[in-house]
Amino acid sequence: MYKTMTRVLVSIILLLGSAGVFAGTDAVVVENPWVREAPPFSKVLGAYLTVKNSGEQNRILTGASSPAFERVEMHKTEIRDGVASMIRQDTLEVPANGALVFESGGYHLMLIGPRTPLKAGDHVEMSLLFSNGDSLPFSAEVRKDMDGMGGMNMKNMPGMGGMKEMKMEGM
Ligand SMILES: [Cu+2]
Repeated sequence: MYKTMTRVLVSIILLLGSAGVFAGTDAVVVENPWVREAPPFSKVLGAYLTVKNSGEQNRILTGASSPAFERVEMHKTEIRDGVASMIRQDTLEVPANGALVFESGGYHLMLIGPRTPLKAGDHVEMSLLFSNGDSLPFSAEVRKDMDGMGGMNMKNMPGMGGMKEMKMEGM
């Protein structure tokens, strides 16, 4: 437990040290961010949002972070032959005059290793990180699942086999 806490703190310090201040022109904004409520002892939660870019330049997302979680990854859910798997994305493009949508069954932010249990109504502070060093902070509300995807259990997803470093158990 203490070891885990130390690792979390080190990660946060590293993130703070490397993240630039969002220098924006507010050309890039986050809309309707939310976190899907999960059972109290869940080690991973999904976050969904729309990233809108009203600027003339494509922006490259390189990741996200949250002080409430050990780490955050960008994932894409793909369903092939009826089998869902999640594939980690190192970068994602937010097109100029366009948007990147994180939604159930598609791209999502995978929140890994919550520091405290979260329930509907709680707020989670997060930041998106961009390739130019900008970070874009936002707050996402935890909500109950409103669509049919809530029954998907990550442990039953064969695709998780490619993400052994996630340590789903015993964190
Ligand atoms: Cu995922």
